[in-house]
Amino acid sequence: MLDAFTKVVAQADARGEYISGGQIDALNAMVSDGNKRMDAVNRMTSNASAIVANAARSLFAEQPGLISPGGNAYTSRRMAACLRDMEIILRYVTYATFSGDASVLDDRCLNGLRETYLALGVPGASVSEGVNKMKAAALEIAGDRNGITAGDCSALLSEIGGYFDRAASAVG
Ligand code: PEB
Repeated sequence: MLDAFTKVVAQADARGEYISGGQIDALNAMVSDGNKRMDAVNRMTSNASAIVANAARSLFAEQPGLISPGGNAYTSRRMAACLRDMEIILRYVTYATFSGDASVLDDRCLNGLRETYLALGVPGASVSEGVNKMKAAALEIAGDRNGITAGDCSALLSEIGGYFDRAASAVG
């Protein structure tokens, strides 16, 4: 598991090089924008249950077969597993956002997830759609301009969107 700093160190070390000026500038920019990152993590974290519940509700409205007899989220046990999975994925996206690096998401959540779903018969494309819905909700909440110092969050929001995309394409 790496963060933005250890990732740069690992890359430089693999080439036997010092850390470059460009890398220092990029990390410097990340530190000076650190409050935005912490705010975004805090907002996603404190709204996690709403993000998961709304995404799941919308997924089941679009794909009612999932909650009908024979569907993969039918029975409260499977429904609970489904909501839990979405919550786990969101949690790892918040870790990646906090670290500024996707490796925690890749190594601890997405690695082997497609195969797990295949083995369980869980439809990966539907999980992927659920992740896309969480992405839309999370970006709206993280990017809400109310109650926060005005600033440009576009780079951060597209970074966060990228973590959701990574999760969606890992299972879809
Ligand atoms: C991944 N999900 C399930 C299982 C595992 C995971 C390992 C099997 C064990 C169990 O049931 O608990 N666990 C999960 C994860 C990590 C982990 C992401 C990462 C660290 O450790 N069903 C649907 C929807 C979808 C869904 C499309 C969006 O119809 C999910 C939610 N996951 C789902 C379901 C099960 C499951 C298990 C229904 C139960 C499947 C079954 O037992 O039949």
